[in-house]
Formats: sequence, C-alpha cells, structure tokens
Amino acid sequence: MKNHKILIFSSLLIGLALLVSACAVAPTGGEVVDDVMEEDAMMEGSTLVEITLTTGSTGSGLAFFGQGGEIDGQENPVLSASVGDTVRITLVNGDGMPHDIFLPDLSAQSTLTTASGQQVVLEFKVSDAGEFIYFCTIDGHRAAGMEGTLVVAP
Ligand SMILES: [Cu+2]
Repeated sequence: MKNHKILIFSSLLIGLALLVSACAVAPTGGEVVDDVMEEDAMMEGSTLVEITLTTGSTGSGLAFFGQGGEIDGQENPVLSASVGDTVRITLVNGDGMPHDIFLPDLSAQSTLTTASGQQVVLEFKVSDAGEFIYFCTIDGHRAAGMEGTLVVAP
C-alpha cells in the first residue's frame, strides 16, 4: 500500500515536471517566431543612411561640407553606404547661392535650395555597389569644386 502511494506521488511529480517543461518551451517557440519576423523586416526594410551637407566657399571655390557624424567639417566628403541602403541627403544652403545635388549614375537629383538656411532633402535607394559622383548642377559650381563621391559597399 505504501509503495503504491509512492508510485502515485512519483507519477504526479513527473506529470508536474512535464507540465513545467512544456511551459518553459513555449517562450522559446515565441522567440523563434520573433527571429523570423525580424529577418523578414530586414529583407523588406532598408537601413537609412542619413547625411547632411552644407554648401559653402573654400576660399578659392565652392564645396559641399559634411555636417555631423564622421564627415563633419570635411570638404566634399566621401559618402558611404551599402547595397540595399536608403540614402537620405539633407542639403543645407550655407551661402545664399543656388545649389542642388545630383548623382547622375543613380538618376537622383535634389530640388534647388536658393536661400541661406533653406534645406532640401534627396532620398534614394542604392542597389549596386560602386563609386558614384555627386555634384552641383548650377553653372560653374562643379568646376568651382562642388563634386564628391558616394561609395556603395557590396
Ligand atoms: Cu552649387
């Protein structure tokens, strides 16, 4: 009789242990689902690369100047992105002259900024690796120095 009680008690313990482990498995299952959803978001979404450039004079000419981040203060900075990124360039007019920014290889061109302090935003997605020229299309500005490169890493 005593052995029988122990057997029932043991069975109850085992049953309880199974229940607990079943519950413990559930959150892990949830995490797997989350991972799949995150992967989907990464495939559908795109990393946003935000770049701010300010127009100004160099003393001998004109240039785009990096504003903020690693390119801060750089004259016609090399811009960096990776394939699949969305690049958002904010062009701030720093000198009151008309300017824009144009990347002919990517068919991306901002509208004009014509007054000091006025900013325009150009956004485009990069789908190929390579080096792409950017410049200002206003007559004489590219020749005066307003030209740089966007490097898209594979
Ligand atoms: Cu210009």
